[in-house]
Amino acid sequence: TTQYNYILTSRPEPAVTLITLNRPKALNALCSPLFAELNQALREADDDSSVSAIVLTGSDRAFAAGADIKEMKDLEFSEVYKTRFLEDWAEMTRIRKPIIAAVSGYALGGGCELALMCDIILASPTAKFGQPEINLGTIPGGGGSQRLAHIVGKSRTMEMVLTGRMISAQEASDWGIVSRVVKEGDGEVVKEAIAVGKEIASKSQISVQAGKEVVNAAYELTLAEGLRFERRIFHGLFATKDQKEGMSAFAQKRKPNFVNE
Ligand code: CO8
Repeated sequence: TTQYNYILTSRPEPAVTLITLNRPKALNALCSPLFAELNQALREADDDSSVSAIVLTGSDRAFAAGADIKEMKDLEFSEVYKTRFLEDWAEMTRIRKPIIAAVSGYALGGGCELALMCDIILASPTAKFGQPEINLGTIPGGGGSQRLAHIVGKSRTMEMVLTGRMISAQEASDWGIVSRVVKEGDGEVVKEAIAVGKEIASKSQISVQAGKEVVNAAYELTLAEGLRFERRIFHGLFATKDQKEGMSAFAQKRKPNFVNE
């Protein structure tokens, strides 16, 4: 496996890759080389047919405290524009396999946006989400204003973006930013995220990929287009062995044996 400087990768379950952001002294601030490594590790997991789900986490203290402010502070418009500064972040939205964010501690600015680019977010009771860019004389640049508006609506997004207030795990759960808050304890949220990954790995990987694709379409298409797209993909799955296996197994009262074909 590849050696990285800013992240760690492991396989806590045969079908689950765990990627841990590992820049503890900077609370996992997302410097450019960290993001390049993250993109590479995500691509490797996506290309590895033995991997079914990816868990992304930070430390107990910080998922990620944002883009690296020290790296950004002296940049000029012409430079960031010409080099498309941080635009490669969006590459991770093209990963086909489910990415589960296990968030403990700070998920701020780009760290909050990173979690929002994942497919499922689980939070530890210590998690804190925020878009504090307004305190730095700037605004979110990694999709925070748009993705939050889709999830929590205008008023809550405006409050987060314009005041920079950090919201608690409980608020994030009440608002629908995270799917749930797990029980207290170091490492609990990672354990739970791995369990979710393992559960997903037990399904037909074709339907998992299709499920992710159609849910994501809801954020890009009109409702009419999205409904049509979902129905077409649903129809298409009748061409798979796994649909035959899944439905036959149900009728025969046995467990399905999916072959991912
Ligand atoms: N960048 C660089 N270094 C950081 C960052 C960061 N975002 N966050 C923390 N650090 C560093 C600190 O500088 C400090 O380093 P040192 O020990 O060398 O001084 C170390 O991490 C520990 O931090 P603190 O001493 O500040 O720890 P505290 O426990 O006192 O505070 C906080 C924790 C509240 C999280 C505090 O560190 C903080 O406010 N951090 C900044 C949060 C922030 O503003 N994030 C938004 C950044 S801007 C952004 O993300 C824009 C995204 C654009 C994406 C564009 C894509 C196209």
